[in-house]
Amino acid sequence: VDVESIIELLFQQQPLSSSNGLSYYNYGTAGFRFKANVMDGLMVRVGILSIILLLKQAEEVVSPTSTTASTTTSIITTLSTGIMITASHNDESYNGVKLANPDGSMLVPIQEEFLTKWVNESNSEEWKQLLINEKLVFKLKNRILQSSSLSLSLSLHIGRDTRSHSFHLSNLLCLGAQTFIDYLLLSQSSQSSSQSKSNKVNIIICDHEVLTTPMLHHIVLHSNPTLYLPSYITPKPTRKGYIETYATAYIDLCVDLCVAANANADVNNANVNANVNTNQQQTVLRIDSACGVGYDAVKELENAILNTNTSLALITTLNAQNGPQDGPLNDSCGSDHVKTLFLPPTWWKQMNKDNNDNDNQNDNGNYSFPYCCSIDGDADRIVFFGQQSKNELSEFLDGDKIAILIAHVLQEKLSKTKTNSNNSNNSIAIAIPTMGIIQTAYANGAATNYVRDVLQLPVIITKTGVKHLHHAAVENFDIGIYFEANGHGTVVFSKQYEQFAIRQQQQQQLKDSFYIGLHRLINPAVGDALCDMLLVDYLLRSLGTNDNGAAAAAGSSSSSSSSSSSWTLQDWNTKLYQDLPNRMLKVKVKDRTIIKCNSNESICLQPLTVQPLLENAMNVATNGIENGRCFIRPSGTEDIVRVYAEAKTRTDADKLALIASQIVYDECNGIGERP
Ligand code: G16
Repeated sequence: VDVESIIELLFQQQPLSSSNGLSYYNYGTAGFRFKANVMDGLMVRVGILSIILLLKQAEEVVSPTSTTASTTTSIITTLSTGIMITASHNDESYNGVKLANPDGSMLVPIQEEFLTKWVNESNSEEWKQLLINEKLVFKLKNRILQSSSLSLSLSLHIGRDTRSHSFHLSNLLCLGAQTFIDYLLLSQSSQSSSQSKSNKVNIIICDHEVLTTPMLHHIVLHSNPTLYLPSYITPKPTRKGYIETYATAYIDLCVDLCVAANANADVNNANVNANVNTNQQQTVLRIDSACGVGYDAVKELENAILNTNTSLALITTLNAQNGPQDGPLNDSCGSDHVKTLFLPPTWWKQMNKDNNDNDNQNDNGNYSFPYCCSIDGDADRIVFFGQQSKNELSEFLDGDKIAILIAHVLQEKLSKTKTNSNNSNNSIAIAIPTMGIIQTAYANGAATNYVRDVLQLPVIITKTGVKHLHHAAVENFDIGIYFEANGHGTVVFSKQYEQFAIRQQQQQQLKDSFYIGLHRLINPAVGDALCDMLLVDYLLRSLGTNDNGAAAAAGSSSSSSSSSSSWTLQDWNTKLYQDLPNRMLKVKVKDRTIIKCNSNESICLQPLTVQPLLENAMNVATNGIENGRCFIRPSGTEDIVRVYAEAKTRTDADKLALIASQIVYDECNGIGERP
C-alpha cells in the first residue's frame, strides 16, 4: 500500500459535496452524526484518523525514552481505543460515529478538532503530507523501539448498532483503518527484517459487530485494565464479560442487602433463600428496548441473572420488549419518545397482548404495569415509568430522578459510616469522599433546588453532552454523579473513593462492602442504560429493606399497601421532590449554526434579539407565568433547535414552550409551519 493508493481511496468517495446539502462535517454533541447517505467518505477518513489517534495515545502512555523501554526484559504493552457506529436516539435514517479513548471516555476537544479538520480537508496534497509525516514518525518510533525490548500491541475495537446501514458504514471504516495500518506496517516489516522477525508494533482491528454503545466502551476500558481501575474490578473485555460483570455485581448487592437485613442470616451462604421472606411477590421490570440493540443485551442479562440460582424473590425479572423485529428503531418508543412526549412507548408486543385481555374485562383500560423503563437505540440512556392506562404514564422518572436517588442512598450510607467511625475507638478520623452532582440546563429546576437545598450537595451545570458532564464529574468530586435529564449518565469514582471502599470492606464481614459493590455495578466509562437499570432496581430494593429482611422492590406493591417502607416508582417520584411541569419542543430553522449560547447553554447570545424576548416571556409580569424558565439551543445531533420550558403549572409550561418556539421561529429563520 502506498500513499497514492490511500489518497485514491480517500477521494473516491469525496465526503463533501454540494449535493448532500452540507457545507461542513461538524463534530456534534456525540460525534459525527448525519443522514446515513452522506457518510461513506467520512467513514473511510475516520478509519484512518482513528489509527493516527490511537498511535498518539500510545505515545502518551508509553514513552520510548522512559525507563521501561530501556529494560532488558521483553515487555509487551497493549493499548486499545474504540469506535461505535450508531446514531443512538435518532431515527433510522441517521447514523454516526462515537469514538472512545483508552479509559472508555469520549474524545477531548483537541482530538475533536483534529478529526474535524481532516474529515473536512479537501486538498489531497495536505492529506498526502499528513500520511507521509505519520509514516515518518511511525518509522522513527519503531527504530527507537528496536533498540529497546519494548513491543506495542495496539487495538481498535469496533461495534455497531442494528441500523440497516451500520454494517456498510462499519465496513468502510474498517477499510480506511486497515489500509492505513498496512501502509504503516509494511515499512516496519521491511525495516525490521534485518534486526528482528517480529513486528515491534502490532495494530489490529477487532470488529465486535452488533453491540450496545456502553458494551463497546466497556471493552475498550477493560482492555486497558491496569491503567485505570482498582484491583477489585477485573472484568473480561468482551461482550460476555460485560454481561457477567454486571449480572454478578447486581446479584451480589441484592444478596448482601438481604444478608444485612437478616440478623440471623448465614453470611457465608450466598444462597439465602431460607432467610428471605418467601411471600415476597416477584417483581417484573418491563423494558422498552426502542426496537434496537439493547433488546438482545437485556435478554442475555436476564439469562445470566436467572442462571445464578439465586432466590427469585431477591432479584427482579427483566422482561425485554420492543426488539429490532418489532418495529422501526426509536419510532414511537424508546427513552427519547417517553421523555419528550411523556407518552408510553407503542409496540409493546407482550403488553398489548396482556392489555387486550385487560381491555376485554375493563373498558377503562385497567392496566397494571407499575414498573417499566425505556432505553434508547444504542442502550446508553434510560428513563423509568409506570403505566396504568393505555395512553398515559402514571409515573415518570428521568435522569434527574436517577441522579438524586443515587445521591440520596449514598448520602445516607456515608453519614452512617461517619457516625460508626466516630463511635468507634479508632483515633484516626475517617476521610469521607466528597460527592457532587453534574447536570445540564435541562435539569428540572425542582431537582437542582433539591440537590442544593435539601441534600446540600454541590451542583455543576455544564453544556449538553455527556462528554462535558463526565469531565466535570472526574475533575471535581470523589463521587461524581452525572446525569442528563434525558437519562444519560453514570457515576465516576476517584482513587480516594477506591481506598475508602477497600478500607470499609476490610472492616466488614460481607464479601464486598456496599461501596465496592456499588462501584462494581456502575459502568465508569459512560452512561449505560443496562447498568443504570440494575442500579436503580437495587437502590429501590435497598430503600425498601425492612427489619424482616424482605427487600421489596419497585413493582411489587404500592406504597399505601406496603407493610414496609418499600419504594415503588411512586415513592421514588414523590418522596424526594416533585418535578416542575416542563415541556420540550423542536423547531426547524434554515441554519441552526447562527444560534450561539453561553458556556452552559442556558442563555442565547446570538441572534442578539432572542434572549431579551425569552427573558420577557419568562417575566411573570408579562404573561403571568410563575416560576417560568426557558432556554433554546441548537441540537448537536439533529437538524433542529431544542426548546425547553418549565413553570409552576402544566398549562404555563406548555404556554412558555410555545412562546419560546415562536421566538426561535421568528428570529432564527424558521422553516415549515410557524409553531
Ligand atoms: C447524545 C449525547 C447526549 C445528548 C444527546 C442530545 O445522546 O450523548 O449527551 O444529551 O445526544 O444532544 P443534542 O441535544 O445536542 O441533540 P445520544 O444518546 O443520542 O448519543
